[in-house]
Amino acid sequence: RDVEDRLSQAVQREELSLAYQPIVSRDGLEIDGFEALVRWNTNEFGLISPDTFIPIAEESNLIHELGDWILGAALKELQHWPGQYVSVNFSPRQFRRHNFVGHVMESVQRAGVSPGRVQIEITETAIFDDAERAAETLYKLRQMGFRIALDDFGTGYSSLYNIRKFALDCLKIDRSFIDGMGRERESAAIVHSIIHLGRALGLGVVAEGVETEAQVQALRVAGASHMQGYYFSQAVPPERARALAEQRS
Ligand code: G
Ligand code: G
Ligand code: MN
Ligand code: NA
Repeated sequence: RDVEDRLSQAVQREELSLAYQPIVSRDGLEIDGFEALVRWNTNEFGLISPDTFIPIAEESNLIHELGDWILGAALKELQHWPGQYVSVNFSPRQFRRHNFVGHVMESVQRAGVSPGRVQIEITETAIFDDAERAAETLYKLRQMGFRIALDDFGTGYSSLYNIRKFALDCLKIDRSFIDGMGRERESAAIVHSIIHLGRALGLGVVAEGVETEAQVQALRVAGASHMQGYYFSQAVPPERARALAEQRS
């Protein structure tokens, strides 16, 4: 409750910021895009993780106000990069919002940005509850030129049957599988399967949470098209992201 009250003032008090984590191509030399990750810095409690406050915002109506701020800030920052896309996380409730498509399109037009430079990240949870409606929403977004990524892939109700019906551009393999790759045969097998599945369906595959050289090598051999993780870079402040975008475009 306390947190919810504070959160409702976070935008107005300018306590929110975005950090940007590079998404690199297979060779790791080029940055194709950045994932925007929200940060909330409070005077009283210090830095609060989105893992804590996003669920609180989801339970109240605050997620829409927060989400609007996040999208707006990301679209503004994007214009300082030579060509990379920005990947923005949307929670299930945002995605199911009435006229979500019109809303996102309006923001993008207002910012004067090409939809092709905007990737919409959603989780399986957001789409499998009402698959029919989700399929329609994704189809419309894709028609308008947005990129669509399925986040935390492998952890939700992955119905492979359903994946076919969705207009997607890429799958983001959940970092728990990358983490387990070197230790357990099961994780390695799952990573390989997702990469094959993605390729067979003509989708990009982003390996998340890449932390070691060994993982990079294994993922290259397996054929992951993109990687993201501390091995390459943490999420960095806007100024740093601008510099990286210039150097590695
Ligand atoms: O950077 P990391 O600790 O920051 O993020 C923790 C979790 O919060 C992740 O699951 C991530 O997807 C989520 N998250 C980070 N930024 C956003 C955001 O802008 N919107 C939403 N809906 N989730 C976010
Ligand atoms: O759920 P989502 O994939 O949006 O979450 C992104 C989260 O993963 C953020 O909290 C981000 O800080 C974190 N993250 C990014 N790279 C790494 C990594 O290499 N290792 C770990 N442990 N976390 C990472
Ligand atoms: Mn994400
Ligand atoms: Na993820």
